[in-house]
Amino acid sequence: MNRRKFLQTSGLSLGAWPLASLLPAGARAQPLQSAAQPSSFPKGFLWGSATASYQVEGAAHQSGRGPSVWDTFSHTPGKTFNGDTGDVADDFYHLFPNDIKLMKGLGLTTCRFSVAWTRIFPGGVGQPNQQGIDFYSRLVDALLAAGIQPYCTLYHWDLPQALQDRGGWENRDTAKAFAEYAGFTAGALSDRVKHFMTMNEIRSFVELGYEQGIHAPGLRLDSQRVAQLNHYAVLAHGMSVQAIRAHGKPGTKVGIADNVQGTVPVVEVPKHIEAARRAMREQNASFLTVIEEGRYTDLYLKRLGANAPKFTAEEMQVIASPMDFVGLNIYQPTYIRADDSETGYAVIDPPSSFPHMYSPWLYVGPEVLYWAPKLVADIWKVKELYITENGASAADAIAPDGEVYDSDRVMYLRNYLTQLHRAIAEGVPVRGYFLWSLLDNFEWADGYSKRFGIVYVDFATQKRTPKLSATFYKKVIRDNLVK
Ligand code: PNW
Repeated sequence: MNRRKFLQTSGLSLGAWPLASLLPAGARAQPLQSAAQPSSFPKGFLWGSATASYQVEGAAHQSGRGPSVWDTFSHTPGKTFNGDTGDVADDFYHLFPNDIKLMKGLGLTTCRFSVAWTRIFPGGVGQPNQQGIDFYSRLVDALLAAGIQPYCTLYHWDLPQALQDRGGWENRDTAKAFAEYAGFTAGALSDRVKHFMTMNEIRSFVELGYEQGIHAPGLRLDSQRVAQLNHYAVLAHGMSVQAIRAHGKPGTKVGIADNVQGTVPVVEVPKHIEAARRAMREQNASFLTVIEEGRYTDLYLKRLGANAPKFTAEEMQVIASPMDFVGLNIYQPTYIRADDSETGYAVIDPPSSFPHMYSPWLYVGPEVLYWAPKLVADIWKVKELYITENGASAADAIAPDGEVYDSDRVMYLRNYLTQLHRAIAEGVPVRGYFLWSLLDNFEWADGYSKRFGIVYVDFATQKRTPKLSATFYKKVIRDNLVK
């Protein structure tokens, strides 16, 4: 965009541009780095929060909801911290009108939520449950009435238990069932919801749920079975993209919420940048790479050898069904250095002194919020990106004066958002940011012991107390600027 065009679209007069003429020509072409607006985000940038059905809703047995693998898993002794379950969680099912007021008060312009498959199809397939549809319909209406754009995830790990009983993601029929549910739900909501994400973090439920056994359904399968069910999961994504297009109203946009492994060049010099670029494709070979490219990388297939998944050419085409946008869930960085190996790169394991947040895996590396969207946009020519999750756990406590001073989360958010701004200023097409999360909630195997909210929840009383980070985020949104 030339300078004149920017001035017209931004509404800035030449008088408000005193330093522009002093800047070198290259810098003048980058309006976001101007002196007038040192670090503002683009006009209309969406600021939101993200949640997932099982982590917040509660009302586990209400209005015809069927059991999911997470009900079974959390009720199995020894599987979650303290035996915690999502039976009640934040009781968002009943309290959402109040929580939407909180969102509005903070100035949020968007909200990412997920639909519980078993509220719509209690047994995974069969007859839809009208009460389940009605709940999400009311939720969407309330968001829109508050001026908040709904972004809907169709699968955030709560697989119907009835389908797990038939093999879960190891059974190819589950992909078909998912596409039917996704198409049906998009058909019911797309008169008001314009953006759907098929799945949340395929890597997480495949690896944590079916390989390491620390998430539902708690299995430890060998690598051949894991690779095959991973294939059915990405196939389910592709089939559901097509189903959403077939059943959604015109203008419905489809994407994914992917926890791409965010590769970061350990030092920003050409050889490590090139290594991070290669690593982005290889480290995500059976997730975003296959979805974007329609083929597994040679190195992925070579590494698995006889354990590689069986697939057909037709399946590969379905997996790569074009999306309208890509959502990235970004937390910890993966630092990459160049080396002489076959891959051309090596992953640097975090030294024991590497700083992390309250979750031991959540290493703090703000540059990942620059590099992940930048590399994804560069490699796969993605035109519309969202950060569908970013946030941090902290050991929050209510201070004697009743406040929660989560200065660590504020530090984290400030640094990550500054790096996101850097990417946007360079033209990376990130359109919105969803903070994980508005409320403290059921953090899977960690139960209620790890808080990610910018609003503190007393789980005994359901009282909400906005933390210092909520004040910080409110100011970021109000000013459209990070300081
Ligand atoms: C994401 N890891 O999960 C999920 O989408 C959310 O449901 C979750 O609450 C949030 O991040 C915070 O954990 C992750 O071990 C779970 O690297 C585990 C990891 C990453 C993301």
